[in-house]
Amino acid sequence: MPPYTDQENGVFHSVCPLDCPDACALHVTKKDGKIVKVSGNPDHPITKGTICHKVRHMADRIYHPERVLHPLKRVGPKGKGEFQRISWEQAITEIENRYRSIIQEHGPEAILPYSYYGNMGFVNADGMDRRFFHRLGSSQLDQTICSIAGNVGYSYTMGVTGGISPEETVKSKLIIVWGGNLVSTNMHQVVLAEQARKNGAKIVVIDVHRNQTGKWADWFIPIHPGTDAALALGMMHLLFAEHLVDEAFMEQYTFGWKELREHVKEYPPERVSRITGVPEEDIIKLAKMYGEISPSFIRIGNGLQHHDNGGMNVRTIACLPALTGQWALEGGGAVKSNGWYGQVNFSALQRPELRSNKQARTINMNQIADALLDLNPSIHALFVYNSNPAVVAPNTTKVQQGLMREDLFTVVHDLFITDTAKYADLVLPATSTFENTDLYKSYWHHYMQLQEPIIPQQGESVSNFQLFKSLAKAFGFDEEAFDDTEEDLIEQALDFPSNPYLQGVTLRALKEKGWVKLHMEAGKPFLKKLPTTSGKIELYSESMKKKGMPPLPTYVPLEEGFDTESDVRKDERYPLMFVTPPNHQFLNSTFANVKKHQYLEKQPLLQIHRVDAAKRGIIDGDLVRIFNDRGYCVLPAKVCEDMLPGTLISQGLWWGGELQNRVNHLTSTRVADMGGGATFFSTTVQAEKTEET
Ligand SMILES: Nc1nc2c(c(=O)[nH]1)N[C@H]1C(S)=C(S)[C@@H](COP(=O)(O)OP(=O)(O)OC[C@H]3O[C@@H](n4cnc5c(=O)[nH]c(N)nc54)[C@H](O)[C@@H]3O)O[C@H]1N2
Ligand SMILES: Nc1nc2c(c(=O)[nH]1)N[C@H]1C(S)=C(S)[C@@H](COP(=O)(O)OP(=O)(O)OC[C@H]3O[C@@H](n4cnc5c(=O)[nH]c(N)nc54)[C@H](O)[C@@H]3O)O[C@H]1N2
Ligand code: SF4
Ligand SMILES: [Mo]
Repeated sequence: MPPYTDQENGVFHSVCPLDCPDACALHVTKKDGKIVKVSGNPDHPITKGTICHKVRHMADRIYHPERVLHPLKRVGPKGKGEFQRISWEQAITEIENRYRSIIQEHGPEAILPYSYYGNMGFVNADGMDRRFFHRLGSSQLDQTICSIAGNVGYSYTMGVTGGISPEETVKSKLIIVWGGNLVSTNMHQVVLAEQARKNGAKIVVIDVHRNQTGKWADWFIPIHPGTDAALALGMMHLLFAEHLVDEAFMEQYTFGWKELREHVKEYPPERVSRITGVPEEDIIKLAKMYGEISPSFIRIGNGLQHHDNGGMNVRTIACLPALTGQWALEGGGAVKSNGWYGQVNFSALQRPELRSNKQARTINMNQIADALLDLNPSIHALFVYNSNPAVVAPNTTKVQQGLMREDLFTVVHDLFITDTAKYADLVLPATSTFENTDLYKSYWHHYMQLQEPIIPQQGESVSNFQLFKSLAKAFGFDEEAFDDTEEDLIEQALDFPSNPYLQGVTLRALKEKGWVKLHMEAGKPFLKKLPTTSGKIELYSESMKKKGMPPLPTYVPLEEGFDTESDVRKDERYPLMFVTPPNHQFLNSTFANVKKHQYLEKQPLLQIHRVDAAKRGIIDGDLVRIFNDRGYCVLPAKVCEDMLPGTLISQGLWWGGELQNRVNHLTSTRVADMGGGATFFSTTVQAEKTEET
């Protein structure tokens, strides 16, 4: 069979590369050499042929008239986006010359790579790029923007970031979606939950606003932002008090349950109600449901961990299934992320031994705003790929100021002139996933998948893999690590005997069908193999204690915001919480520049509670200025009652367009309690009516 790229017509296997738990298997249809359709591959055991609208319209992005197809050099002021075409040779030579002089003057640490998972492929997000920057000796980036606080928190309880298999959840009788907008962000879990519902399951959604998932639930519980740990502790209080716990299970599989039983006495329903805004009778009803219905499943979302206390929120909720012995039942337990099962051999992929500067500092990506302006010694070169920090990172005002620095040499590798690329000295054209070879896992289901190129590389675009390989050659790096092909990287990544789940997952097997299921039998019995200090589920954690954190799950009020328990605002000027989760039709900031997706999403909005709107004389459609000390943004109001008073919502990371609508102007670079995670949703603001656009 000739390579897919040489076949003008046909239907080809592919994988969605986006940062989404579902990792859907795709069918890409080509006619006369062009992609004419992207649909789901019906044979995939989990994603079964359904995909979201975003990716159904992916071809609009691939063939977008504004796609960058040649290297570009800045000719206007930074931020203006004025560029002229140059050759690849010029681009590589310019990077080489600039890097060499920066290294000579300031050392390699003055160079910072900035990347995330615009493309989740191991080859293009975790491979040749890392080898290049290791060998160069640059500063390292701590990739903390997404899920780290919750993953660390979950691991304190369970030892790993792994939960039950999605397939099992059709057997669950109670499904609690906690701080996750599954209808938009994990649609195949919704399909499975619907099957469970047909078998009698009830679906409860706990969120700070009634999003699409809240509307789909049997019972929606609105809560004050950052107070979920208190709700979980209140449930534990009642489970113990009403003898709805499974003592035999806790005795065998948990550590510290008796200490927890005493500790949760501090969380009676009336106190928890004051903290969370959830009525006492609802707390009692929820605890009773959780204590009486089995098997029960909690899908822990990312929303409740983008807070000052995000790690503790997840650590606390992760304790609940153990109290009622859910982990022993099929369809019982929880999932925060299942990424751990598909761990590959990162050291073979990234080759840390190539590091020429082992002392190089590590910079938390959430603090790029501060790093660009305040760090000493300074950053003099920024290399951005797979990410759009001018839109997605906290404190946009400051990020923009940093990117404006004349002495900062910025290179952006992307498919578009993003907000970040507008500040670049050089913009380099990136291939789309359908032009690449790569390996994908899912952080929800258990299938590894292979991507092979379907269309030729468009224009002069190159993959991340190719780009960093060329740069390594230009710098004269002659280690064999820089000779590897994409397929070599995939084989090295999968050659990892210390992860028994990878048994049977080989390049050859992947080529046969496009996907291979992880060897899930390797983990059984799950509860006997937990790598916590005690080897058990840790309701009490010595390791947290050693790090100066409360060893038992505990409610810790937000740093910024107000202490709902005492009703005291930490800063009277900013009495409202501003929560800015992703929207339905974009993937973070990806697609925000594609007409089809803009049309489907309509416009950015500020959802404001009727009570808060009335206090400020705001009615539907009014422009509202939302501000704090860090900056402001302007959004049209949608007055509603989908959240508790005091919480404002704006979904989606918009860019381009007329309005000053970048929500991250308001968010802080303060980091969460665990893992240096982001605190996007612990943001306080004031809001007022405005005429300004
Ligand atoms: N359509 C679409 N899908 C996506 C993405 C996208 O941008 N668009 N992004 C992808 C990425 S990178 C990620 S990380 C995931 C994220 O997807 P999810 O895991 O669903 O997390 P979020 O959407 O960030 O937040 C989920 C919900 O948490 C709520 N929330 C905020 N604070 C709190 C709180 O204190 N308590 C509670 N209970 N709820 C709270 C938010 O209002 C939001 O409705 O989605 C992925 N999938
Ligand atoms: N206020 C607020 N801010 C948030 C969030 C939130 O909920 N609220 N969510 C946060 C979360 S969870 C995340 S994960 C981050 C995500 O932030 P990012 O990782 O920056 O994700 P995207 O906005 O999707 O930008 C990815 C970029 O990579 C480019 N790209 C895609 N494929 C490739 C490729 O193969 N090569 C190269 N070189 N480029 C490619 C895309 O065109 C796009 O411009 O945002 C965070 N920011
Ligand atoms: S974004 Fe998510 S739901 Fe949509 S196709 Fe990709 S993996 Fe599937
Ligand atoms: Mo994310």
